[in-house]
Amino acid sequence: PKTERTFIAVKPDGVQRGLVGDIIARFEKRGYKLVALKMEQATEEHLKKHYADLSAKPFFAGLVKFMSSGPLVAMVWEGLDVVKQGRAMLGETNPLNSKPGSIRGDYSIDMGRNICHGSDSVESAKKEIQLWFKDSEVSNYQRANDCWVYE
Ligand code: YYY
Ligand code: MG
Repeated sequence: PKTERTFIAVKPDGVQRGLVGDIIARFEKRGYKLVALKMEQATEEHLKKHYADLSAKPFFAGLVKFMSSGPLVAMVWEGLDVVKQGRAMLGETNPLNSKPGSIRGDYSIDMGRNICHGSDSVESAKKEIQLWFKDSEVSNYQRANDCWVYE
């Protein structure tokens, strides 16, 4: 279970607003392990695959356009229950429903500018990690302080 992984991205609005460091720090401080990271301006084609499940939604075209409008920061985080916990750390899809203390609840207001992405299940995390990263871009390493994070 400690090796569960999730795909987290700082969206172009989060990059523009200088929130990359804060978002990384929240996952680091919680105790999760960073195993992959890159900055990339994704193509619309790539984002259509990433958001394939939403292709019938009225906001799909705008979402894909926005997500490709500037560089984003794509990451893989690893640890116990990280998919569900990562979603909790992000907050709700609509920032207005997100509690203060969550990333979206602290830094955003509008649904179409909600700063960050996180996989919604272990299964979609696997798909998303494969879509965004080559196997060789994801690091397997032992963290020296794991015995102070996990009993
Ligand atoms: O997983 P999450 O990002 O919280 O929400 P999704 O339902 O997967 O939608 C992806 C993305 O689309 C969301 O972060 C904002 C945008 N969006 C929107 O602009 N309007 C909606 N009614 C729903 C979602
Ligand atoms: Mg989603």
